[in-house]
Amino acid sequence: MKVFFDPRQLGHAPEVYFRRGMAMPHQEQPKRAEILRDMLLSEGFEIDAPQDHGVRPIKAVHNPDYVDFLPDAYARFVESAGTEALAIPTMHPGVRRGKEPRDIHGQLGWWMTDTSTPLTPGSWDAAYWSAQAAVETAEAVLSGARAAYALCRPPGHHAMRDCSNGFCFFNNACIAAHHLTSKYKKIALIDVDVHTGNGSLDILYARGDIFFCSLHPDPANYPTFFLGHADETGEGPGVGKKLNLLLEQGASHAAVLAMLQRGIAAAQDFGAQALVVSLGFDMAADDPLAAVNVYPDGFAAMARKLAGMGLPTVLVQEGGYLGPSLADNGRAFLTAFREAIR
Ligand code: SP5
Ligand code: ZN
Repeated sequence: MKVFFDPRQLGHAPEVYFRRGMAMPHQEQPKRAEILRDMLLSEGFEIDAPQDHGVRPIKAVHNPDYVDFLPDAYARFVESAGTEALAIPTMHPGVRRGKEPRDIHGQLGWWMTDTSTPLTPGSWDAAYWSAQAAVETAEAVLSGARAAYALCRPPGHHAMRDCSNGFCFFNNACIAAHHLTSKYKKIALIDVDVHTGNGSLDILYARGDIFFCSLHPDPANYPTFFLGHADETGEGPGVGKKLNLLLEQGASHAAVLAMLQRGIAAAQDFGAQALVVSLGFDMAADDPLAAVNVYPDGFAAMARKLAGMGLPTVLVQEGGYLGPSLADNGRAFLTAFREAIR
């Protein structure tokens, strides 16, 4: 199973973000990708750098003006603010009416939903190459690979069509899923990151060709809040093709697996011909953002269930933070998946 990763993805290195009224250590660190990369190499996976597919596949799922805003936003912030601090918005439009301002500080608030996705000097390159890894992985599957894994970082599933959110700039999983529609008429995107795939839900809400299912605790009392309730089932051609499966906080690994089985059954009823997995490891019991109790065996069981769908599959890395079991969880899932498709 091929793996795609570009070292430039390590360049986004936010030290802190605002939480509970203070600057707190940021969980989405480059070290996450290094840990997963080193684990993969030690397990004999081959890691290749993606080709450059340009901004076209990114603009296919994001507002092109948002994509165009990002490359020089940090430099413009530094010039205007006179500091090399993190570029974090402090004012937000609240509603999507109105106009994009010309001022960089206003633009940060226009295109960024929260303070947890700061721009640093390397953020554009990191987000761009993270997305390219997803495109390359989809390309590998389009060329006949049974499955491939994009070691994406920064992650993507919170990024909406028009804005960054929750550590995510570009929605790598949606970019991959859309890319697959050049060959497959029906795609399923299954999101096993512990957080709501709110960005994917936004991007895919009215699409009839991509089924989307996310497992997560009730957004009423778990970040990233707002989207991902059970009654959000899609609109227009997407009606009935979005499925939010709510987990109890503290759910056991058996409960999570039973819920995943429901998502898989729904994707099969939809008639999916190819699969994208938003693969977070933050369902781990000891993850710094933990909400449920999955252990390495549980990640291996998830991998066997997903591989058992028998579909061409793009695995896209999402969350999973610097807890003690990150490498073990990654190893358990990815080696089980590799084994299951041999
Ligand atoms: C891709 C992904 O997993 N994004 C996660 C975004 C979650 N942002 C909210 C973080 C709230 C942190 N609460 C932390 C408790 C730490 N002890
Ligand atoms: Zn997450």
